[in-house]
Amino acid sequence: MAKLAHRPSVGEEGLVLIAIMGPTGTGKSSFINNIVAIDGASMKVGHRLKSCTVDVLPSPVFRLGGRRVCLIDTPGFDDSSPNVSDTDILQNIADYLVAGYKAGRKLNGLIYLHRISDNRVGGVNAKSMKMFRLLCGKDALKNVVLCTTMWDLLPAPTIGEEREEELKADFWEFMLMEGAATDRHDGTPQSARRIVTRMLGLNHVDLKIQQELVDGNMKLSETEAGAAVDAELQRLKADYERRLKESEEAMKEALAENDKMMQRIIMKERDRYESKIRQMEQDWETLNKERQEEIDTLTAKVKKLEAKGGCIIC
Ligand SMILES: Nc1nc2c(ncn2[C@@H]2O[C@H](COP(=O)(O)OP(=O)(O)O)[C@@H](O)[C@H]2O)c(=O)[nH]1
Ligand SMILES: [Mg+2]
Repeated sequence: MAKLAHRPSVGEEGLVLIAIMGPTGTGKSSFINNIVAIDGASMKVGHRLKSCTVDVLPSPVFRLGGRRVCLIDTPGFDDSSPNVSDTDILQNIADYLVAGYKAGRKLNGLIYLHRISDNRVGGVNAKSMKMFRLLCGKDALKNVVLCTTMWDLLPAPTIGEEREEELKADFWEFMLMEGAATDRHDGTPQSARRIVTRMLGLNHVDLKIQQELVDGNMKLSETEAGAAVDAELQRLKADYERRLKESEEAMKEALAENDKMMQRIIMKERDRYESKIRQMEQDWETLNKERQEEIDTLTAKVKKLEAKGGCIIC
């Protein structure tokens, strides 16, 4: 277990807020349930922030090591629902972080979960780590714990140890150099409590995306994380536009040959490409939209609920 490169603050009594991030299926909700269930709270983690499928979900506030703690469950960037894009996920996380920042409610730390049972770090894992890095920014990495899960699914622990070394030498190298810590979660409540306990002394931290959106007054597309999503969006859009163009040629041929079956197949494909392009155009608008109103509403909600002594956003 690598050490956290920070100095615990003494006598700090406020609520400790820790965000749990990582791809879907890495055990984020289970990690939180491990703790809130023990604390006598309901197994159902948190309360809805928005009635959609990419919710940010704060847990009920619980006590640990003499502190009041709230863990924030976040959606993974791979949420494979066809109607949920990376833009939607980024926007929901960003809105939540901005509302918290504006309400003076800052994070103390972030736990990034990674399944050690995954035999390679490609696609979704790589994208998720990149988004996490861009959201956090360099300075917040001292408050990050990169935590592996699902050790019990490995045929032998040595396999996990080798993978962990690879992660440290490659994908995690930059984050570790900047002060991120590592840990292993064995799936038990004791393990989850131990990992959170070691973070209780962390001071508040500003994430890069909070500084960009609030202090820098940027649009989501102008932030580093938003720009990465935008670049991917433009790449995919160009790809679908190329396919659409190619299908025009194929359609000409099918018409010339009076091939009805082929015409139907091509029409169906064209509908799919057009629908994808429309979705991407909507995503682009989302990334470039002013969110002032939505964020002000959320911020007011945070403040009102806190005044009542409830959890951050319920
Ligand atoms: N084998 C194993 N399964 C786990 C562990 N933690 C969570 N799971 C299971 O992995 C699946 C995904 O977990 P979940 O907490 O929903 O992940 P999330 O999508 O990141 O919130 C669920 O079926 C859990 O029961 C673990 O430590 N070991
Ligand atoms: Mg979950």
